Amino acid sequence: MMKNAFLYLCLILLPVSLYAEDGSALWLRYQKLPENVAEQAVLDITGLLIRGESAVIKAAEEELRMAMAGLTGKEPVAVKKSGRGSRQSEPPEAGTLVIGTADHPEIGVLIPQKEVEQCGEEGFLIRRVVTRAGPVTVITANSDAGVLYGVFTLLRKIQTGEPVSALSIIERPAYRLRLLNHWDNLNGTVERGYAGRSIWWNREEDATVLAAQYKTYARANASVGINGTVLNNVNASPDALKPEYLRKFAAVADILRPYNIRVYMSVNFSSPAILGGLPHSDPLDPSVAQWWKDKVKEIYDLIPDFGGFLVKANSEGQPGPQNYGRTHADGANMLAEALKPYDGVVMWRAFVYEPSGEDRAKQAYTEFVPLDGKFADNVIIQVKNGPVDFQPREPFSPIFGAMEKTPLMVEFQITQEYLGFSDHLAYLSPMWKECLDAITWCRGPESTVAKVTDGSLFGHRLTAIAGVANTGRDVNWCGHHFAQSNWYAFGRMAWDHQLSSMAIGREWLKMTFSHEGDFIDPVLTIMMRSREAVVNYMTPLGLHHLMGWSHHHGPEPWTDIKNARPDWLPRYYHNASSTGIGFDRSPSGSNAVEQYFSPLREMYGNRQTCPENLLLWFHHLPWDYGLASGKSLWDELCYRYYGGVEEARFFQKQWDQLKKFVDAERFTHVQKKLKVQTTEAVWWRDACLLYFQTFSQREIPAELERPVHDLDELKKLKFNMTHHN
Ligand code: BDP
Repeated sequence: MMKNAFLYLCLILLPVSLYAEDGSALWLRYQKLPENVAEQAVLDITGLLIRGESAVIKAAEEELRMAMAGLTGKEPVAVKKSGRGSRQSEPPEAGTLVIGTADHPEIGVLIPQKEVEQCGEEGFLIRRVVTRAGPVTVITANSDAGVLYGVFTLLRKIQTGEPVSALSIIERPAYRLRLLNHWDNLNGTVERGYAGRSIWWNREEDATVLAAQYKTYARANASVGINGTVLNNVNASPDALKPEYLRKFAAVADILRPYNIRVYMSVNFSSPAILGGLPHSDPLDPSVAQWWKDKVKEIYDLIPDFGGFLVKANSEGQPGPQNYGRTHADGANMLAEALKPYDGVVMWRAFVYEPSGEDRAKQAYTEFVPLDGKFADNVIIQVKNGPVDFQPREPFSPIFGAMEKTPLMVEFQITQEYLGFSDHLAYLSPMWKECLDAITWCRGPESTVAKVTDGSLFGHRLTAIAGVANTGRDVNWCGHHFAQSNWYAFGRMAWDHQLSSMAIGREWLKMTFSHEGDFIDPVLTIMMRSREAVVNYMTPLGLHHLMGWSHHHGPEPWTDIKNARPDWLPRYYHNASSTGIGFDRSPSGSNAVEQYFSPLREMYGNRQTCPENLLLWFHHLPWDYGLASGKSLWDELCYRYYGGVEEARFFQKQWDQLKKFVDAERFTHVQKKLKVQTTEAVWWRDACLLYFQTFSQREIPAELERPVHDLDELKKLKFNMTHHN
């Protein structure tokens, strides 16, 4: 007995940071705030007044109580009755947090409903109001969802130590649909997933265990404003539309609904033939259209708020309308008509290419831009950020800005298919910002990709953004603790694309790890430099696709596989030869630059004005070509590859010094990953440089260390996928 009491005492006296943490709580850990942070936030909320009964409002209340209890160490704040007595016009007691939609009278007396109109469908208002009774804090919105997002925002501000005593903010999301795309197969594998098997499919655990996990998923998404999720792979199995799978979609939808998350589905265009037994799936055949209408009705009977379909058609072997001589618009519109009565949407992907084409970077534009104006109004075209395929650096896709009459959405990849899987620390927010902030010049210097897609430039009402998820069954959800920051950053940016990567990273670090400035500053430095480091040790100066052609992990710039599709050959992309390296997309080459608006077209097309970080994307240049630094192209390549490795080493060293700020479990986990990252950075550097050297016939500058590998050995190295799935 005595012994137990002693143990108990020891446990409660242990500082929080020494407890083992496994990352399963993501950024919603709600650990007790350090005193100085709590003081700064000025937490004088003593009572709660909740108006509304919906499941969403209940979820908001539950979150608030749990978070406040954790953050302040006090019992959850009491729910108070309105005002003194029951008169609705009486203000609530000082220190009350009032929550509810703007149409409730108690809220109306505090905040004029008119003002809340600015919040739009899902935005919110948070304000400190001083009444006769004293100060109160109000979170209100036009919808329950807005209230939920307001609650999560207030909690984030408290979690990160922002003063909340004088808050007055109105926020509304930049995009209407903010989605995750899961590339999860019904058999439980995840295409390009590096955090274990699918959280959705082929699970054997008990329903309550799954429900608890899905609730954490839902809370995490709601906390950053994500309001939709596609549960199955874009390379879609027709089976997803079978009743037994529809029931699973419905079960997940029920769990996500209180967090304002709608469920969507990827569909296989040939489903009417494969599943329905029709002779074909021609979109212009009325019986095919009817099959889809019936299917859609079946779905909505089970999931009344089902979001819609995501479609990958006529790409990488997937079927599509072109199989029947029809266009993307014919296919998309047929599905859109079936979804229209229910307010469902079609997200039709523009990721298409023909292996035989002279330049894969041109194809999406060539196929889609002529169809501008031909799509139904509940169709949105989902375009990858770059013209090729989620490389560490690409220019933005030239489709952005070129289809004024059609809503376009950006698709980013959160899972690190081409950036070292879950083994490398790569904070992707700067990469996404680079795309969103890029000026398309379609309507002058204001026309950024962000404005083309958020509806503000062309006045589209249907706006959306998607991120390919990096979640799996791993305890920490994403494989690498720092990969969680990419899920977080995607959501934050989808809500507000003006946020800086630094600000997002700082928030995430405070919530996920520590408030200590001596921890945050060096780690934020690592995060902010990490993507560029990856670019440098993998594909500097605009190079791309130097990786192994099937797994996409290690370097294989020499790959020249017999029988492989020509577009999968790294050699096709880098074109290294004794005369130089790079893909000529200037007017003397494939002329892909022509797809951009002036002055980008001219700027990219001219090797003198092309930004150095995209030089070999647009130009094939001799090894001795002189760069701004005064170095030759070959020397610059060497310095970039070596610089990338130095960065990885620097990250390792920095992290090693931060042990005292992080719990042992996560510290060691990240430490091991950083070691792998450095090893693989060296592997990339040596493989690429030694291979290119066989063409350049030039020496690696003497002041750089010697490669540690031998090219023939590297060619034999086989990447082992087993630890990833
Ligand atoms: C590529 C992936 C492939 C996906 C494809 C897509 O390698 O697995 O199916 O993108 O986006 O990057 O459809």
